This record gives sequence, structure tokens and C-alpha cells, in this order.
Amino acid sequence: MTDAAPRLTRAAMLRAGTSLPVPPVRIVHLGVGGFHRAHQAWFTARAADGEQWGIAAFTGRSADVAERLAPQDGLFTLVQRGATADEFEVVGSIAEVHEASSPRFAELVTAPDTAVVTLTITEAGYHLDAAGALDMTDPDIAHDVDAVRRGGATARTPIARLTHALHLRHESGAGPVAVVSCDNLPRNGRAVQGAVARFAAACGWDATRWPVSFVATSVDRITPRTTPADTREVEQETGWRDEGVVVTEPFADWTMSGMFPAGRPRWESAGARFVTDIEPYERRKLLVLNGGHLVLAFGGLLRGHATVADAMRDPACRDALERFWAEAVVAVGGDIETDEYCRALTERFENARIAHHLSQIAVDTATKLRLRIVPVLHASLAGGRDPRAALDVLSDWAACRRAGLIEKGRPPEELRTDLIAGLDAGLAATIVTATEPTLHPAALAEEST
Ligand code: CS2
Repeated sequence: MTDAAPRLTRAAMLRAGTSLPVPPVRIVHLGVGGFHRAHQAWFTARAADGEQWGIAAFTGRSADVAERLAPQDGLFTLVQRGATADEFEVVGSIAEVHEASSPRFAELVTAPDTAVVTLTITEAGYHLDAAGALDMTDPDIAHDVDAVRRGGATARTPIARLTHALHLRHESGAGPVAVVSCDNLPRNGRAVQGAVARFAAACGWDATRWPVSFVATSVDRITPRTTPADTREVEQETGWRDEGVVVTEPFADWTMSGMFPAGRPRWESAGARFVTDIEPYERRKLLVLNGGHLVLAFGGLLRGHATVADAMRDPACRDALERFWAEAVVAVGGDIETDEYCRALTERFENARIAHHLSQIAVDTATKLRLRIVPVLHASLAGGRDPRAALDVLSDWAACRRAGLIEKGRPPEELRTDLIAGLDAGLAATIVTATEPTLHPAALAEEST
């Protein structure tokens, strides 16, 4: 009887014979959504010493995760959805969960037992300008400098909350800590380090003196949005009513580079990789996988498809993907394997049981194009190669935008800034031409009249 299914909690699981004690909090996470739970929370739970590493998770864009997870003591079911079958696993590494604005965040970042702070705040959540520095002209950042100077309670951006909490940790003498950005940004460790330093300077603090290590990562696991049908399936298959179900693919990768001065879980025992030079991994992931996602998203939406797997069944979308990959693997460079990577990725994209909606990918599109497609275009132009496939992605993006399929209500000047501000004039002009008339100054004037 599904009506009678008990809510998933630690006490109910214990009564049913499974002990999942609350692990002590030593990791603080900002931005708990499906991806964090399918990735860092799952790696932590599976680490050989996972029972010693609990996560205090704080919400990001969507506060309702806290409302759904708190009543179940942070527990959630992870559904690993393969090409033919599903596997269910209750993940117990989240020890507590709160809204982003909770004062508990600063309290835990300053706790001496906290060794690691992880972030999944989205690419746009860093508020970086074209040169990759924190954009001090951004109204949210300007608001937060003021808010933090007044004590921090009304700060709303993750960078402000993080900087304020790290400042308090430094003041309290709680010792070193590692900050790990798990967002799809190139050199994400350095990006967050620079953003924190700049924000701190605006508040009159010198963050370069703080004992904080910024770890660079490349993260990978395709995690579509959970549907009501997924929640029903978990109830039927496991007998638990779970409001925090996450569906993900069987594949998972976590590559890291940097120091953890206060320790970390033995994530390598769960399959994570520690390297000295992360750049080839990061470039391959961002340009081939994430860039490939944009090829399918824009081409697929224009051709009426809903999911990545639908687009993969359309020869025209596949052809665009393969042509783009031919350019992207050259841009990645020769030091890392790409043939097998693309072959395995084709299978992952084809997994029709993963309903990864193109509309889920097609958000913050100008920022994503800049990070995933522009580097390929740049490399092809610099190497004297035909950049046609990268240009096609840009023109499909513009066509999607004109058709009202993406970025509804987003002013074109903002998109222009996110995509081309600060690029060298030749590259910017090539992009404006490829996206004609969307980013053209004349079109902007017309749209705003
Ligand atoms: C996707 C990523 O939404 C997007 O932009 O490209 O979320 C992608 O699914 C993950 O990076 C996979 O690891």
C-alpha cells in the first residue's frame, strides 16, 4: 500500500534494521541541489572513512530543498539510472540542511572541526566579469559589500556569505580550511580565491593572510531534474516516502588538485582522482561534455526535441555534435585521451532512460557559451582551422533566442556583456556576426524601443 509508506528518516530506517547514524559535521556545503547530492554527498558517503565526515548543507537558488530534506534528517534516495535498470541507495552523508541565509553557515564555517567548504553555486553565481574577476559593478555584489560591512545578515550572494564566514574563521583562530569549488568554471579554485580576495578587500580585509587553501576541481555526473514519477517509483520500489529523491547516471567523475590542510575524506577510495595538473581534465570536461551539451541544447530545441537523448536520435543534431567535437578535441590539446572519452560520452548522452531536458541545460546561456564554446572558436581561429561548427552553435543560440525558446525576458545587453565583454575585438566581432542580429548594436537598440 503506497499510501502507508513511511517517510524516510534515520529513526524509521533504524526500526527497519538499517543503522545510518548522523556523521559529525566536518564539511560545509553551499548550494545543495540535485547535483551536490548525486556527486559530493555520494562520494563522501562511499568514502572508506565516510562515517567520520558529515556535511552541513545550505541551499542555493532553490530554498525548498531544505524544507524537503530537513524532516528526513538529510537522508535521500539516489537512483542510479543505467541504460537498462535502476539502482537505489539511501545516502546518509548530509547531517543537517538549512536555508542559505541561516546564521548556522557562519557558525559552522568558523567551527574548528570544519575542514572543508564545498560549493555548487552555478557559473553565474560567482558574479565574475569578462576578465574572470569579481564584478564589483554588479548590483548584488555592491549591495552585499554594504550588507557585510553592517554585519552580514542581509547578504544574498554566495561569495559574500563565504567571504564573511572565512573572515570570522580567521578572526576566531579556528585554523586552516580548504575551499573546493565544484562548478563548471575553468580554474575554479583560482576563480573563487580571486573573488574572495576582491570581496574581502572591499570590506577592508586582507584575505591573502587567511589560512585557506583553494582546491581546483573538475566534476562530472549528469543529473536531470527529479520528476513526480521518480518520487513515485522510489516509493514503490523501496517502500519509503522520500521527498528528496535524486536521479543520476551510473557514471561519476571527480578530479581535484590542491591541498587540504585540515584533512578530507578518503574520496579516492570512492573513485575520486587527485592530480597535480588539472587543466587537461578540466578543458576536456568543459569543452567536450559541457560544450557538447550546448550544441545539442540549441540545435535540439530548434528542431523541437525535449531531451539530450531525443536530440541524439536526430542525425542532424548528431552531425553537429560530431563536427563540434572534431574542433573541440583539438582545442583541448594533445596531452589527454579524447577518443575513448567521446565514445563513452556518446553512450552517456544516448541513455534514453535519463530524461535530461534541454531546457535544464539552456539557462545562463551567454555565460556558458563564453566558457564552453568561445575557447573552441578561439583555438580554431588561432590555429588557422575552420571554426564552422563553433560558429554554428552561436548562430543556433541566436536563433533560439529569437524564437523565444531560451533566456525569456533577459535583456540583450546583458547577454552581450556575459558573452563578449572584454574579448579581443576580432573575436568579439566574429561572435557578433555569427549571432546576427541578436547581439548587434542595431538590434539591441531596436529591442529596447
Ligand atoms: C550541463 C551540466 O546544465 C548544464 O549546463 O552541461 O550540468 C552537465 O550535465 C554536468 O556538468 C555533467 O557533469
